[in-house]
Parts: sequence; C-alpha cells; structure tokens
Amino acid sequence: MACGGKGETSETSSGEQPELSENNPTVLPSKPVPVFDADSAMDILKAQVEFGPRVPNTSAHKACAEYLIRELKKWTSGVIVQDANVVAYTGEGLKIRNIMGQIHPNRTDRIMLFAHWDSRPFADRGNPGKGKPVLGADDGASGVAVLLEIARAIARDSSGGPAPGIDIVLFDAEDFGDAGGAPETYCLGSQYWAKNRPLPISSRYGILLDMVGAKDAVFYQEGASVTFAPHVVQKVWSAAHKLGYGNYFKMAQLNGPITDDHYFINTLANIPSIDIINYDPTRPMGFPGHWHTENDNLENIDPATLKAVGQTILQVLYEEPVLGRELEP
Ligand code: AHN
Ligand code: ZN
Repeated sequence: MACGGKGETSETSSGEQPELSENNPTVLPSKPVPVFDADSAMDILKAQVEFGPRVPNTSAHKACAEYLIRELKKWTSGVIVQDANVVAYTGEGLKIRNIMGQIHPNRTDRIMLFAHWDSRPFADRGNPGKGKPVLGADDGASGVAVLLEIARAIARDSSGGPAPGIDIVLFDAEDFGDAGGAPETYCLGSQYWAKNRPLPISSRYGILLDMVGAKDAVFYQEGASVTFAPHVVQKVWSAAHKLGYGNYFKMAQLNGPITDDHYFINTLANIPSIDIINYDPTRPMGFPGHWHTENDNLENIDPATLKAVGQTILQVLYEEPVLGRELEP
C-alpha cells in the first residue's frame, strides 16, 4: 500500500518533548552582550600589582587573597574558598587558597572560567632581576582582572546575564614550578582542586586566561586545548574573529601542549578546557620577552588586549543557549 491510512504521518505526535541537549537547545531571543570595560579591568589589574608579587607564604599574597574574595563577593552570588597546604618542588610547604565565585549557582548547565592569581617566586632570567619575585602584571594579574571584570559586567546586566551558570575559579600556586623541570611542579592549586573538588558541580567546558594583558599579545590555538576541547577552541576563535579581534586570535594551531592549569583540569578533572595564552612560535622563547622576568610590570600591559579577550568571552557566554528545561533563579 503506497499511502498510509488516515491520521498516519511520519512525524511522532505523542506530545512528548524532545530531550534538550547541546544539539537541541531551547531557543530564546538573544540578549545584548554587555560592553567589557577595559578601564575597569585595568583598575583591577593594578590593584593586584600594588600588593607586590603574590608569592605564597608572603603578606602580599595573603592581602591579595582577601581583596579577591571581597571583589568576587560583590559580583557573584557565592564565594567558596579552598584552603590547602601543598609542598613545592623546593620542599617548601605552601599555604594556598583557590578562590571560586559562582554566578547562578543553582543552574545545572555550567561553564568554568579560570586564571591563576599567584605570581612567580623567582625570575628565571634578567640582570639584576634573576631570582627575584616576579610582579606578574601579565603573568597572573591580567587573567584575574579580565575574569573579575566579566563578573562585574554580568552582575550589572539587568537582563540576568548568560543562560548557563558561571564558575569563576582563581587558582593559586600555578607558577611555583621548576624551570625546565617536571610539569607537575607547576599548577599546584589546580592539581589540588582537581583531586579534591570542593563542590560536586560539573562544567560543560572550561576557559583558562593566562597572560592576556600584553601589548601585541597573540593567541594561537594551543595544543592541549585542540586535543581536549576542539569545539571550545572553535567557538572562542570564531567569536573573536566575528568581533574583529583576528589580529590577536590566530587561526593556527601550536604543536604540542603548554603546561598550564587547563592541562590538569582536562586530565584530572575531566572538564574539556582551553587555554588562551600569549605564545607565539615565531618568538625566540614563544612567550613574550617580559615573561618570568622583572619586566613583567604595568609598562607591558595594554588595556586593548584585555578588551579583546574580555569582550570575546562575554560574547561566547551570551551566545550559549539554554540547555536545562528551565532557567533556575
Ligand atoms: C611552563 O613554564 C612549564 N609553562 C608555562 C605555564 C605558565 C607559566 N603560565 C604562566 N606561567
Ligand atoms: Zn608564569
């Protein structure tokens, strides 16, 4: 029989709702993306640098943690601090603090944004700076500044912000590692966090910001990011290009992974994560010239770079569809 009987169609008509998923999201009218305020981000960057190097076990480190907790409390709905003791490769015991602020903590679909807030205890190069603590205007403070400014922009947005819940996690002791030594000597805060999760939250994906403040910064598609979270690389780089930031976000992949917090978040916490990091394979060291030197100071920071990264991340967050059945408060 060529034709079906009356009432038969090829479509299901049971009235069942299809399962919502990333391929089948609830489509809501998109909200305007807030403007990322680079001047405000600069103020947050400077406030960190003014404490001095944020090296674990120092008073500057302690005071900066209090500042970050205070700021995150203003712009998020809940702050969770994970205090821990870890042992550095030098044998020194470090008192560390991983600091997390949650936006819409009850939503099940979540995205994690992270950066490290400590700065390196000893410069690797430079005369006379070698061996001295690094100020970390770029290497540390820049990523934190962009994340706090994103939190502030969302808090001020009367539309309620992006659909997913957001977890902003500031990791400690990323940079207390052995130059030329084992990768595991770095990223002590994120490794501890991944092995001792303070909350049973799951994240759909993660984005790490590391060294996102320098003049002439360039962000290639980093190796571990492409391996573990190619769809997130694609999403972020295409948002950046759409906004006109293609001069920062290069459409080319780096060979091999960079050891950074996202590596451990991928491998130990199983959250597909990318790293936006200033590394150019055509430079002598890949990293910028001020990297791990006494010159990692405000002179090398350009608010235009903070803007390119912050506006791109806001765009990505606001483009995310609703994946849950409804928006929890
Ligand atoms: C290493 O130097 C092994 N990795 C670079 C990760 C890093 C250091 N990011 C900031 N500081
Ligand atoms: Zn570093």
